[in-house]
Amino acid sequence: MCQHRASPLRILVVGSFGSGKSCLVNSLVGQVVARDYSSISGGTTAISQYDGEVKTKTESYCLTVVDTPGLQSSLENDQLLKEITPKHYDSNVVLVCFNVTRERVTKDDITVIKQLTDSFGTEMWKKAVFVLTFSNQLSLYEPNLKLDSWHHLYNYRKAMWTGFLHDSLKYVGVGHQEALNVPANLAGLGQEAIPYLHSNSHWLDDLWITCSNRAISIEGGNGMN
Ligand SMILES: Nc1nc2c(ncn2[C@@H]2O[C@H](COP(=O)(O)OP(=O)(O)OP(=O)(O)O)[C@@H](O)[C@H]2O)c(=O)[nH]1
Ligand SMILES: [Mg+2]
Repeated sequence: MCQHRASPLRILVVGSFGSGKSCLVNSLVGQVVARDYSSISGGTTAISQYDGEVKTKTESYCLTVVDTPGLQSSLENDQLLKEITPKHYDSNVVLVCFNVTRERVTKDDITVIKQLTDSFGTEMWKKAVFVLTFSNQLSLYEPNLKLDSWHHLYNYRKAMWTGFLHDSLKYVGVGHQEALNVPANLAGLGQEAIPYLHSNSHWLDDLWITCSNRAISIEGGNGMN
């Protein structure tokens, strides 16, 4: 039974090639609907839409999640974004995925951020959430770091990537405060796709809270809808 929202929550999932978008879509929908690819020769090739239902302790509502092909070279990004933008401009939330096991953002990450901004406009960042994927693959034994608990490791990594991504937003011309307002959430498939990290935090519940807050703040009248 879908409650609390007159219309389904529309979530658009974007990000670079292999950043874990299709796996995230499956987690959001609660079943395997999108194929994930483990080899470089594969990859999602079409924009696909899936329906699901969110059930948290306090809420239950319908949602539509859109999986997209990976953004890669700037020329292909242009084509793909021309296809995505008109159809999904009115999404309630845009999840932008980054593999957080990497040590830093790359020029390609900045290209993705710039092209999303050019395509959707800076307003898009009011409804965006950075999703820091592959968190379950982080290691507690990082060289030169004295991180004595999973909790510390996740906080450290999240702060590091949030800083990188906020700087990248400012670098492509998004306003200082608008950039700082974009939240970031950890995500990562655990064993048998159970959405817990080693710290026992339930990343999917945390992400629902962020998405819900994001949608509410837009519906409050400051957004694009
Ligand atoms: N450990 C771990 N593996 C992940 C995670 N997300 C995705 N993977 C794995 O990474 C590979 C690529 O994941 P996909 O979900 O297909 O990535 P994608 O962004 O949809 O890829 P494209 O459609 O090619 O752009 C698959 O083998 C997944 O099983 C994650 O959070 N943690
Ligand atoms: Mg995919």
